[in-house]
Amino acid sequence: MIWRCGDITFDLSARVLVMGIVNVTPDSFSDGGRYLDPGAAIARCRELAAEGADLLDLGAESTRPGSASVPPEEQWRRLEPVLAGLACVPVTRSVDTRCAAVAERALSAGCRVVNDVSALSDPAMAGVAARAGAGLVLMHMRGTPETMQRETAYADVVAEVAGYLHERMAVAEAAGVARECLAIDPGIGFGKSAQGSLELLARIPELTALGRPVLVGASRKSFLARITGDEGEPAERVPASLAAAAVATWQGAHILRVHDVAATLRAVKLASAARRAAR
Ligand code: HH2
Repeated sequence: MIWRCGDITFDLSARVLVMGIVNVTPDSFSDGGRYLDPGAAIARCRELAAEGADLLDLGAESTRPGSASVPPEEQWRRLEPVLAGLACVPVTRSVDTRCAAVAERALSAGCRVVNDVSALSDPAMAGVAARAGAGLVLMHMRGTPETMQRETAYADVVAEVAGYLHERMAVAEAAGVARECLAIDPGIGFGKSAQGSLELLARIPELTALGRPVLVGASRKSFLARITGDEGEPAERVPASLAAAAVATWQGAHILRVHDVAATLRAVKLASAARRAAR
């Protein structure tokens, strides 16, 4: 399994990739306000790269439950100085945006991946990714961040998510995105109950069956607290996040999107070694 992201090709049969999160926002659920200053964001990116992140995912719009969208100009105002400051940092950059205009500028500024939590809600997005040959993450979400937690019941959450991702992959390919550039993501916590998020984690093989790399973003999310009882600050959810990273790796996920890179790399090493030993 390979994942092509512009001029970089990841071999995902070799190991699980760890994608470090840096939110250049005032209001993200875990790191909101910490990296709004470009200098602080750049320092955080350097730190996560030094910890061993394979990719960094930079976002300028929180998509936590209930959040409103951020205009493209404001997203770019936040991202531009950070991406410029990272030009010489040797780590693959991803832009976390639902907006094609922001993605296009970020790709011109050195990003190799578009992480679209709305799976092409902007009709121009697939063309932007296709023209750049960029990696493209398609994520499942029900509704929008503003509305997604209103209805979290599914007859079979995994079957519905897999069906949706299959359809969005076809839309991306029809718009010219190469299949080997695509990655898919069940959208843990995006219009899901804690039970639904757990089922998605536990049944990753039904998603890998779609033939593309599966990205999992469980890091510090509130469903972990529903299960462990860590109802305080999101940083209290790190141990549960590491357990989720180990479960996802054991189940065959290819890319993990996390806040805590160094610790996750250790969890992934252990779970990957166990997976190899099971064969
Ligand atoms: N989760 C968040 C944001 N982007 N992208 C993908 N592909 N998968 C995810 O699970 C995912 C994502 C939410 O986490 P975070 O960025 O930490 O918070 P916020 O949306 O509040 O900025």
